[in-house]
Amino acid sequence: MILHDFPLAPNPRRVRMFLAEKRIMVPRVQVDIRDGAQFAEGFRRRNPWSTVPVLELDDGCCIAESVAICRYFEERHPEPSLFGRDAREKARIEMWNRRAELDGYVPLADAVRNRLARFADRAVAGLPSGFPQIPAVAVRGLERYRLFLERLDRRLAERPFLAGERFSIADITAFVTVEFANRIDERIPEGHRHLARWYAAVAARPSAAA
Ligand SMILES: N[C@@H](CCC(=O)N[C@@H](CS)C(=O)NCC(=O)O)C(=O)O
Repeated sequence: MILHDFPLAPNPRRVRMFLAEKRIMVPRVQVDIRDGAQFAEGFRRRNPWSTVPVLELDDGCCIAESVAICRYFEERHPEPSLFGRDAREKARIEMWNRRAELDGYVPLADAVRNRLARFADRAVAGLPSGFPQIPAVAVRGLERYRLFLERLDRRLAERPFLAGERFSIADITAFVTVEFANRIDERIPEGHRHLARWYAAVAARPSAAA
């Protein structure tokens, strides 16, 4: 088994944090997406979407999508559970992870990719060209990301972690998103003290360095 990884990218980081929480060691190979290695034929055969991470199993089966990879490891190594143990907890975690991804990460990624010069003509991940940056998309992405942070702060006033009392995949998705926002110098706003408390607690976990 091998994980196709890239140290500077947020989605592979989600998987690395997940593995670190479960203390699972997986050999990794680096795909330098800044150099276009995701578009090389060998990689495209593994993932035609040309994105990392990709988990390649020993029989050659390739699993892309961070959450799909994490689910694979959750099935194989159920403890500590990061997707929930019973129907109610699983559903709550799914709800918060979807919110973190769809209302947090995706708008923020739009803001980053439609703003940074490095992504000129590459505003969509996994495509070598043909998607020019649209400044208005960056603006709207940032507005939506800030709304997400406001909602997160309110949620974290009630509970230590996104889905409740226990750390979960939803916290990993949200944490990696908040750190990704540093790329465009977007920080946790002053006054979001519950969010700041949660952020400090997650940053102090050994998995945050993975
Ligand atoms: N939904 C995918 C997103 C994967 C993704 O966007 N990966 C980025 C790195 S964080 C990538 O590979 N980008 C390639 C590119 O910029 O062309 C997942 O969760 O794995």
